[in-house]
Amino acid sequence: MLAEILQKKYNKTLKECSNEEIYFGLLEMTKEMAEKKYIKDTNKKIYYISAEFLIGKLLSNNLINLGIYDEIREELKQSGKSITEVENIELEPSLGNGGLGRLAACFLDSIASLGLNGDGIGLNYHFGLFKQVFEENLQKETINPWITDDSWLIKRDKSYRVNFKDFTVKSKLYDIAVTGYDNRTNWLHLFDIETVDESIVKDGISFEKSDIEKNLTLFLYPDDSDEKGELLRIYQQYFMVSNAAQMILEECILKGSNLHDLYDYAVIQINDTHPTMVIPELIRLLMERGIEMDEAIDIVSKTCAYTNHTILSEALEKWPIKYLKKVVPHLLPIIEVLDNKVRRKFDDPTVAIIDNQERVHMAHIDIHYGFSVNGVAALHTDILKQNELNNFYKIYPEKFNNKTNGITFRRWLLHCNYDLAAFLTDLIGDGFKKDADQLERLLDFKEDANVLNTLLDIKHRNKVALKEYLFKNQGIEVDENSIFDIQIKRLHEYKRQQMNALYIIHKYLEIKNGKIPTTPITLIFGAKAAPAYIIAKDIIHLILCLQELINNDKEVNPYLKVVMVENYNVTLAEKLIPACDISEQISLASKEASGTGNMKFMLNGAITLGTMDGANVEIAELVGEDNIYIFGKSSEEVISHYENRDYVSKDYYNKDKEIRQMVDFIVSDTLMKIGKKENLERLHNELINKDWFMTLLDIKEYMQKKEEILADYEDREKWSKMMLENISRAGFFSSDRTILEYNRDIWNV
Ligand code: GLS
Repeated sequence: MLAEILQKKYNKTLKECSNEEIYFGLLEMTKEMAEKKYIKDTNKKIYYISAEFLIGKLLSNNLINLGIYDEIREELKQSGKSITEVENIELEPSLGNGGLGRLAACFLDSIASLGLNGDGIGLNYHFGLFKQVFEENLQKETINPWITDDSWLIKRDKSYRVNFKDFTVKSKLYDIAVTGYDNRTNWLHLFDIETVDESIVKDGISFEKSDIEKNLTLFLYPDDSDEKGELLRIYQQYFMVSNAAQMILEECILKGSNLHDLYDYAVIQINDTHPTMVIPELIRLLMERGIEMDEAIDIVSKTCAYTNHTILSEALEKWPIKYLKKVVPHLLPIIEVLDNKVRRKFDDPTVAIIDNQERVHMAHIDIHYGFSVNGVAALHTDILKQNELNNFYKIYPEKFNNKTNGITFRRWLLHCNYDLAAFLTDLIGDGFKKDADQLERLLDFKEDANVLNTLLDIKHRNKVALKEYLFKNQGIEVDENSIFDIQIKRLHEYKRQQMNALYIIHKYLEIKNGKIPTTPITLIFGAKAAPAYIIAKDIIHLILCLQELINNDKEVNPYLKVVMVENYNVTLAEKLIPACDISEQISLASKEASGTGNMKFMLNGAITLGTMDGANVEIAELVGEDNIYIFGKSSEEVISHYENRDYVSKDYYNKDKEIRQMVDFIVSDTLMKIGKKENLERLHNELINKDWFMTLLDIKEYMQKKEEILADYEDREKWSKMMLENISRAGFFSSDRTILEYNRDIWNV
């Protein structure tokens, strides 16, 4: 099949073609096949609006979903080519930041795979989030270009006018096909404007923030630490939702809606607060089309649903009215009416939309004027109901519901762990590919030594594959016979990479004093820090300094290694996760809404070392306490510390010698010789005098649990049984399950 296409396109045989030519041949073929699977559907449609869609590379995923991956892989192999190398040609777009964006991508895959009518709507950021490079053990940001003439983007002949206060822009639409697994094709709609000028970006990721027509879709989450930056974000958000709203109304009218019945034709899922302005914008557009305001509000309220992804208050957007006035003054009268209605009904300033500092609480708009509010894991939803959003829960108990996150098994098992998927298929058939709960059949092999050994073998091969990949792509050397202990996620103090780093210091000092680990340990990190988040960048600096110190110390490096991969992204995750032994999920309880990496690791046979936070709680329930390593204070205890303001990190530092030793090592001569005084001192000071996310509260228990899990690794039989148990119970975390629940409880399409 492929050979013919290449013959036609390049007049060459498959053997004669370069990997690049093969990639473009496959791209053309796959795009065509995917487009053919689009069916015009006049039923009610899901519109998933999101600032982020962290889609990752698409080639293999599309081949798998089209059912031709094995065939193509074999065809390439016959001609001495490798699909992995062809895949290397593809550039990974960084249209997302972390879990929230990756979740949106998994959801689109599941929506299409379940045959549901549903599209994503977002923005076509030319340079994505940013590309991370390390210089002098510091993170530097640079552009991450991904758009080429020939890519997955399909340019459409569709455009809308979006009015800002001082000017109007004309959008243009690009689509990416989202082909379901053995099912229909839906679309990811990415809006852009013609006038964007990539050449204005200088010096890493700096650019003139006030020239909106040139910069609107350059970056995801441009720096908003000043007024111009905040304004740019409002421009982006309004641009996204105005296009979305216009498109939705147009499509619904075409399907026969008279707009009074909009909710019979469309349901809009608002992914976090970034798309919230779709609510006033839709109300405005309905009024423009002759519908009375009260009815317009009612229609929109029956069409929109909101997902909350965080309890961190700094992540809940509040836009100053004075900024909204500068960008979208036409939305303000509507927002004011929405606020007035709330104030008339509820005598409680905490649920108002506009606060006494003249800021608009975006989440409050979503809760009052959407019909559903969901959290993303059981614990998270409970915390929303009982704490963070309790005042809203008391008003609208019926709106609140939980939808525990999930991941698509097509990418996070079939694609990233080909050997494991093949082995599982041999054992239990391929039913699990569409019905993930069937993974439980693996439990029949719990005592089967051959099966258990094969699981260990596959893990080992994946570790070898990772070793080769890291060496080839990043010049990093790792020992496949060491324990791979991995923490990959955005860098944030609440995720507590700093706690893991302190453990490394402890281990380093132990080895220096002659206490040698039974099996060598490789601690692997991958994380981007938000460019303006200073402490997060200091933590990266600490990890990179430890990497330099430890990996160059001949006394220590046979037993301990630290690796921080550069520019952690979906592609790297796909290599790291199948090779992982220990999955680090060590956030401060109550702070990680769900986590989804935790699910990916479990599915691929890693054992979780974690706190009772986010979806870890559900993992623990599913696998039982013998198959997971849990430590740390509970969310109740943590919340009570915040309420009583009684956590004082310095007390922990003062009263424990071991803690003092680890923390002070950050500013020791040994480390200061490698690192930067300013960064290390700032972090040291932060840990002792602030430690807002309570690293020192849990560190001793963490060290203890880590010793326990490391010791248990030595018992290979026990370990392989835990692996089997984890894989078997992972079915619940298929995003197909999550999407079926969204559809059952919220969307009803
Ligand atoms: C996040 C949460 O931090 C994660 O815990 C969660 O898994 C993810 C998807 O629901 O959403 N919220 C956020 O702002 N970024 C995230 O990754």
